[in-house]
Amino acid sequence: MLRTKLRTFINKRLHNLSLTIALLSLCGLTACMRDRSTPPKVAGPAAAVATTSYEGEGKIISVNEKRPSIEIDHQEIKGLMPAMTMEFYVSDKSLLAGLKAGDKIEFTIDNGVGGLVITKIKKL
Ligand SMILES: [Cu+2]
Repeated sequence: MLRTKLRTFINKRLHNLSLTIALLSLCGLTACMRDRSTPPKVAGPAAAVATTSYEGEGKIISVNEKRPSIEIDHQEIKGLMPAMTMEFYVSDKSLLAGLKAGDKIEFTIDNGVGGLVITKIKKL
């Protein structure tokens, strides 16, 4: 009983932590990508950090075009995280076009220098 509570607590903490990291990295990214015509050249230590892509599936809880981000009740993303409800940034707000709460989707998420970012969404 206590153990379950503790585990839930730790899971929530981890979840918040990863969101915070994603938020922080996005701020950094936005700052250096303001001029989209000249994407930043990745050099030095950052070049050594490879981007890994993962496939996920889930149900949309909410869509935020301003951020732009999407909150998903997702299934296990193999190699990345267990099933949970969380918010992900999307690489471009056009990915959110025509999507609404309740829609079932398939998505691709990149884990790279900028943290976790969804780069593809397909409605199921
Ligand atoms: Cu998650």
